[in-house]
Amino acid sequence: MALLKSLLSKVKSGLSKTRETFVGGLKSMLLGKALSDELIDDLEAKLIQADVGVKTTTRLIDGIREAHKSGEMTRGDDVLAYLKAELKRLWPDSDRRLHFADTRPTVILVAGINGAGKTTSIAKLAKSLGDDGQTVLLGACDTFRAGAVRQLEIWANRLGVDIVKGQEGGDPAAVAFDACQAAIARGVDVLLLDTAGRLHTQDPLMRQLTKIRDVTSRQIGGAPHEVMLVLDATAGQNGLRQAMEFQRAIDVTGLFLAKLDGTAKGGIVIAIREQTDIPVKFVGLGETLDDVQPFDPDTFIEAMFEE
Ligand SMILES: Nc1nc2c(ncn2[C@@H]2O[C@H](COP(=O)(O)OP(=O)(O)O)[C@@H](O)[C@H]2O)c(=O)[nH]1
Ligand SMILES: [Mg+2]
Repeated sequence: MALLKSLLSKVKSGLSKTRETFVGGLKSMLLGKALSDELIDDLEAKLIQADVGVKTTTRLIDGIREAHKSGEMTRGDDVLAYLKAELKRLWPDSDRRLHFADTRPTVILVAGINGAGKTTSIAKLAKSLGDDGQTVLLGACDTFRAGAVRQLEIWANRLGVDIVKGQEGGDPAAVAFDACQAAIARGVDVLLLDTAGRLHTQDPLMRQLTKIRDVTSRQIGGAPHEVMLVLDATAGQNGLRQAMEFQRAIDVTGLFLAKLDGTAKGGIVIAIREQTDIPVKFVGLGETLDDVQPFDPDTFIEAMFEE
């Protein structure tokens, strides 16, 4: 099923930059080399530079130093195997599925800063849900950015799904209201709400998002069932700081990490794991509708390290 199973080949091709630059760098640094204090220092710098996160890097490096001292680890090749195994262990068996309502419609509110990849990721989710046999409705609550409604509309037409929209410059919460009403009336399975990433009005972004959220919860029990924050993987640690702000305001339930194909810093998933308990649920691996995979730690690390 498209929504559950992560495909190694697909993740691999999306992670080619990370594999070539980050893991490729690790390999040329480590393979065939005798382990030394100097090599461990170089490795530490490399992990930090790749956005793996300070805490995780320190823990990994401490483990390697100890094993080196005790004579357990003598070759660079051992270090590479150790890194792969330890990284796979970072993620608990947390709930990475999409949360669905007991009775339809399920409402998924999608948030994130301008250009993060919200609209594209919504189209990808709509396609996956459709492939899974679910009916989808899109709500165009980004009424601020010129052309944002049109962009979502183009995806909707391509996907053959309905869209609820308002006037450009209109009240996004009113669009959310209409979209909820339409979702109920039409009996759709899933309503996906697109939102603005930056506002050109006095209305601060977070206040507006909470307003949209509150409108949906008054219409539909338990809604929004999922608050998906889209992060741009190429933004590195900056994206993480933004995630914390969104989390404080709207109780994010899952992350969609977009544009992993555009960066060598795929190690950012490790920093995310280090800094927040919000699970990464999906990864975006390109600009087309099929360039999405559910996040599966095992497959992800495998894809990063495999030839
Ligand atoms: N390479 C790549 N580009 C992406 C991905 N997701 C989105 N984009 C591109 O990022 C740009 C901004 O995306 P958009 O969905 O409009 O962002 P929004 O402002 O958050 O709605 C567009 O050019 C998308 O094609 C991805 O996973 N990989
Ligand atoms: Mg958009």
